Amino acid sequence: MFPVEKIREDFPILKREVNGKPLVYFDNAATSQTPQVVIDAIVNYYTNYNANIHRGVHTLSQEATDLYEEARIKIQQHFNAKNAYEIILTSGTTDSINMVASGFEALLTSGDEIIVSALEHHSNIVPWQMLCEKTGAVLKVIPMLENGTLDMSVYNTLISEKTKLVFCNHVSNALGIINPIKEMIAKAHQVGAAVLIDGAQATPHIKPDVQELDVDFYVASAHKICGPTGVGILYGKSEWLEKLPPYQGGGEMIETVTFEKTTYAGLPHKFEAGTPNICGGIAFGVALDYMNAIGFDAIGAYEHELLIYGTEKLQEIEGLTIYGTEDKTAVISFNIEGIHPYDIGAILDKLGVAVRTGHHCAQPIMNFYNIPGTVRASFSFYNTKEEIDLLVNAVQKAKMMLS
Ligand code: 7TS
Repeated sequence: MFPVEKIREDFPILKREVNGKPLVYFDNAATSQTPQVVIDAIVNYYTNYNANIHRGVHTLSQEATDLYEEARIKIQQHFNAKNAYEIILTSGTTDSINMVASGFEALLTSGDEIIVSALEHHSNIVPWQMLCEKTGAVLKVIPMLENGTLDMSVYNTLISEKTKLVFCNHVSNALGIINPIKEMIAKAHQVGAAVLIDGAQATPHIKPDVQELDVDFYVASAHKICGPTGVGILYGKSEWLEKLPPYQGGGEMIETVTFEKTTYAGLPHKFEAGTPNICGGIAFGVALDYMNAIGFDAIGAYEHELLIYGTEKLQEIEGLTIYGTEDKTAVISFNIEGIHPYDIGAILDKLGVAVRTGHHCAQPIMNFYNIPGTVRASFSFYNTKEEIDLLVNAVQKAKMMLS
C-alpha cells in the first residue's frame, strides 16, 4: 500500500483551508507543493550558509559552493548524465529552452528545418519561432490526432537531411499524453539532427535516463518536482554544449577578460553567468532526494491508480468530455458541454478545489479541438481518492449551478 497519509504529513500546506473548505490541490502540473524537508533546507541555507559561491576563500563561501556542487551531482545522478558538468543550472525550463535556441542561432542557416510537435507548451514554440526569424530556418509541425497523440506517420515524412533540430515535450502539459520520445530521438539521429526534450511535465512522475534515451538536451523545472521556483536544469551532451556559444556574458562564465579579448570558462560555468539561485539549487537536490526515497516506480503506480479512479468517476457526469485518452500521466483535462471552463474553475475554487482552467499555454491544442480551453485536474502522489470524490462532487455542483 502506498503510504499516502504518512506522505501528506510532509506537506504543511495540505493542512490549510481555502474559502472555509479543506484545500484540495489539483494544480500540480502548474507547480507542485513543497515538503517540509525542502522548506527546512531553504531556511537552513539562509540561516547557516548564505554566501556567494565559486569565488570566496572564506569558509561560508566554500561551504555554500560545496552544497551547490553536491546538488549538481545529485541532479546528475538522478538524470543519469555521464558528467556533472553536463548539468547546467538555470532559472527553469523556459530559461533552458531559450539558452539552447539562442545557441543554435550560430549553427543554423537559411533553409535548415526545425521540427516541433503540435502538443508543445508556448515556451517550446515561441523561442523556435524567434530562432527561425533570425536564421531563416523553417519550422515544421508534427500534427496531433483526436486522441491527443502525435501523428508519428507524419513525423517520419518530415524528417530529412534538412532537419537540424527536433523539439518535443516528454509529457504534454495540457493533456498529460506521454510522447514516444525514444523513437523520435532515434529517428532524428539518423539524419544527424539534435533533439531537445522538454521534461517539465514528465519529471514529476517519471525518472528519465538521459543516456538511455540518448537525448541531446533535456530540460526541467524544480518547482514541478517538489523543489522551489526559479531553478531548473539544462542537461546537454558535452559535445553539444561545447559547440554552442555562451548564452549570457558576465561574471563566473569567463576564464580571462581583457578589453581586447575574453576567453570563456569550461562547462558548466560557460552557461552560468552571474550569481545563480544558490539556495534554489541546493533545495532542488533535497527535493530529488525526497522523491527518490519514496521511489518513482511507486509514485507512478499510485498516480496511475488516481488517474483511473478519477477518469471513471468524472466520466459518469453527463456531458463531460475528457481530452487526451491514450497513455498518459495523472492529468485529466475536460469540459462540460455548454459551460465555459473558467466558470467551472471559479466554482471549484469556492469549494476549496484548485484546478487550472484555460489554454494552459498550449493554444494550438485548444485550436485543434476548437475549444477556448479546458478544466485541468492534475494529480500528485500526495493526493487521495477521497479528494477526487470532492472534485467530482464539486464538478457536479458547478454543472447544476451553471446549466
Ligand atoms: N514546458 C512545459 C511542458 C510546461 O508544462 C511548462 C510549464 C513549461 C515548459 C514552462 O516551465 P517554467 O517552469 O519555465 O514556467 N507549465 C505550466 C502549466 O502547465 N501550468 O502552469 C505552468
